[in-house]
Amino acid sequence: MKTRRDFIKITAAGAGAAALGLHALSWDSATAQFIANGDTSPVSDEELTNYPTYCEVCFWKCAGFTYVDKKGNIRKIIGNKDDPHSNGRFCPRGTGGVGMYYDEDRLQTPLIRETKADGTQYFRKASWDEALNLVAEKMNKLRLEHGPECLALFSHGTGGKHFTHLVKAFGSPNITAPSFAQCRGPREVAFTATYGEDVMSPERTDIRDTKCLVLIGSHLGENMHNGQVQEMSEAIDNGATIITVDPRFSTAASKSKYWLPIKPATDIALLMAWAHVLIYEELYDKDYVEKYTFGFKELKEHVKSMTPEWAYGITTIDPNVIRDTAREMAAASPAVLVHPGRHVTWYGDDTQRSRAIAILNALLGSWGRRGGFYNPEKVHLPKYPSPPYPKPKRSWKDAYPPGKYNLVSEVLSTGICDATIPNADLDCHLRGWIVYGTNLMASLPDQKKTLEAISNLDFLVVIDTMPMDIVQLADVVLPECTYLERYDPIRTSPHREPYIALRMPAAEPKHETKPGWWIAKELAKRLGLGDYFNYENYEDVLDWQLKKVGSSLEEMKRIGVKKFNREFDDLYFLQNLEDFEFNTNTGKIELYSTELEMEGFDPIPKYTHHEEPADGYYRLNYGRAPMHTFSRTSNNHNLWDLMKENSVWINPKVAKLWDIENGQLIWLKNQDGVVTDFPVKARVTERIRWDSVYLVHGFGHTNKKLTRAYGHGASDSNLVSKVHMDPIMGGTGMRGNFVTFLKEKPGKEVNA
Ligand SMILES: Nc1nc2c(c(=O)[nH]1)N[C@H]1C(S)=C(S)[C@@H](COP(=O)(O)OP(=O)(O)OC[C@H]3O[C@@H](n4cnc5c(=O)[nH]c(N)nc54)[C@H](O)[C@@H]3O)O[C@H]1N2
Ligand SMILES: Nc1nc2c(c(=O)[nH]1)N[C@H]1C(S)=C(S)[C@@H](COP(=O)(O)OP(=O)(O)OC[C@H]3O[C@@H](n4cnc5c(=O)[nH]c(N)nc54)[C@H](O)[C@@H]3O)O[C@H]1N2
Ligand code: SF4
Ligand SMILES: [Mo]
Repeated sequence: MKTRRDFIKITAAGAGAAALGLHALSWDSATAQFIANGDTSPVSDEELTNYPTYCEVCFWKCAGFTYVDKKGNIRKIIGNKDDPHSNGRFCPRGTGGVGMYYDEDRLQTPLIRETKADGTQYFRKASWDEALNLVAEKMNKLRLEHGPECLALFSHGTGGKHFTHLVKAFGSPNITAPSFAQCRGPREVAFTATYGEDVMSPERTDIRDTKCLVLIGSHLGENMHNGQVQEMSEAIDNGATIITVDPRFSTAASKSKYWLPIKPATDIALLMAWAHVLIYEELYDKDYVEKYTFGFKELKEHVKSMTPEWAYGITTIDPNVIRDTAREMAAASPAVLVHPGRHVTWYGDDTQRSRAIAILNALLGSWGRRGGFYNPEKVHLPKYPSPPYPKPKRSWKDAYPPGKYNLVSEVLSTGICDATIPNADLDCHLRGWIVYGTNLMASLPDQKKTLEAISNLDFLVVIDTMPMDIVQLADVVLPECTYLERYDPIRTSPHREPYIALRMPAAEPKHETKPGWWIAKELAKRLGLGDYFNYENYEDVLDWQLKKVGSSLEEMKRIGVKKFNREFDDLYFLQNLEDFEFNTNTGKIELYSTELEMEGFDPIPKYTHHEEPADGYYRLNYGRAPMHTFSRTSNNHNLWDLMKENSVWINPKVAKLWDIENGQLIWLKNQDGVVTDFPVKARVTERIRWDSVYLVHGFGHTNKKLTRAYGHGASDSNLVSKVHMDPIMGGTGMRGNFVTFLKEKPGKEVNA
């Protein structure tokens, strides 16, 4: 039976705001402003105490120090110069992270959904005890009546690890994040099929030492993943050639020797034509290809007719430019890097596009070479003692016919939705969701489907810091404190050398918020799983783990970041190794993928034609702005000051056709009739092709509780109603949506 679960919007400031405990809403703006900025009186560094942390404003996890004054006010965050993720410098978002702590719109207390006699729903403030008891009661009931496998966890961000541990102990394997099927999934599957290893995060790209960096989309500079952006500017200073393939003149394009304004959705044709030039002009790394690769003969035959002239008709890129750029790459080989990208779920054939990128790198001999891809290492911290996890009897995958998505290495978020929506033919058994640190309404495509899945749940628990869209749909809201107020697991991300970094609190949790580790532990206690959280305080866990690797909490509190020696130094680059075996079926780099062939997919990528916009429609393209992260920073006062709303980029030719002026407010309507909630400013610019428009992701919030972000800009997530599924790994291609312009606010019927 479907559960009615209204979006709870606070319309009347009085009752609703009081019920939510959001007293900030009734403050006069002057007070709110003062609180938002904390104490800003001048203070010298000598008067401040610093505490190590790593940033949570995005997932690059730069390490730094939080500075606190004598009154306990957080004053600033500065990068730790010993950290290879930040090299002592934070990006604007990381620096502005203090705004997450001071945000007066933060969730303050646990909340429980209630329904009034007249049917209206609202959130009631609850104590932690009451809220945790209720969640445990719901989880226990689900376990008893349907089995623990009927629970799913969506989790993005470091604190999610506490809930991953809880849900595994509970007995469910259904743990997912939008950073796979909506982000880097196709890349990981493609690189694993080719090299037997994935790209990882931070990416194992040796941008610092490259002589030629090729960006397929990858808008570094707007995508502010810190280490990569720093290395790219270092490479530019050292004279590296940058080649950017993008239908939009991105910041990276502006730093490039070549900008290839490709027709969207045609990249595979360009990549295969490059392979053609490298092979038929004999520019590829012959020794490397012979020694390390499998399937060269088949590849050579496959790309025979994929000439630059052939690709020109598809991509609109001049054949001479295709040849010249291929030669540039070859001249730099092996210190050349065709960047694998990160957000690669574009058109549904994304694993094949990523395969084409992996193949090009192999032809150029860049995998395992200086200036190409290095082999990273990480510190393996021992797991704090706890009982073994129970073995689940079923999983989300049972919702699909046997054999589907065999190559998938992580749980698909959209697969969880499929396993939640009843279907007579399939085993759709999920009934409860815990959502940690991911705003599913903004990050999953096809909002209708997400809402349908949610309406079929027995319960939805959301753990967040802000009143985001997904919070409005929860039955129980558990407010976490921000990363500046808590301990979290040690950062052990892979890098050139293995490093660890500590996150510790710089202030007490504000309001009634609690750290994730405490919330998970308290839930475990109520579920009879206390043995899995056998410690009083998370500091005990950290100190135990750190001592096992020759450090201690005390040491890490002083230094924040610690470097270790590599275990396999000879593996850093490949050329040091004679008989290296890759973890593929053939033990070689597979230009021809035996694994894909066995699963019934093309062993070498083919170009496939994608649907084009109808007359009067334009492809919706989206991406990042340097001062915001997804939807999570749009209410942060520091970053809001830098960018309050997005705009829609429109080519001047198109603007003229529509008689749209720069700065004019318009609405966007997509091919399924979905219209943006708010008008968005037109940005008329040559920097975008005439067949596409562009929006920065993360704006157009409809929740009035986000007092700054509400009503600013347009949401690309609303407009991504159509999904092109990657048949190989279930990634959700999201760039096959088309929009047209409305110059007047549409009537209600359009939005229905
Ligand atoms: N400031 C900031 N930085 C971030 C993030 C953030 O939220 N804010 N998020 C981080 C995360 S999780 C990720 S995954 C990355 C995402 O960042 P990237 O991995 O760089 O994302 P892309 O989708 O490759 O890049 C978007 C670019 O692709 C171009 N594009 C669109 N269609 C096509 C096409 O058909 N062909 C080609 N060649 N290009 C096309 C767009 O015009 C745009 O410039 O950013 C990370 N860095
Ligand atoms: N339309 C569209 N969809 C996209 C993308 C896009 O560009 N366009 N990008 C895709 C990509 S690349 C990715 S990686 C995903 C990212 O998707 P998400 O990870 O869902 O990113 P956000 O939308 O920022 O959601 C983060 C949520 O975490 C909350 N949060 C922040 N800090 C904390 C904390 O310390 N604790 C807790 N408990 N919660 C916290 C925020 O308030 C917010 O609700 O989205 C994907 N989906
Ligand atoms: S890149 Fe910026 S936002 Fe991301 S972790 Fe580093 S400082 Fe924080
Ligand atoms: Mo991402």
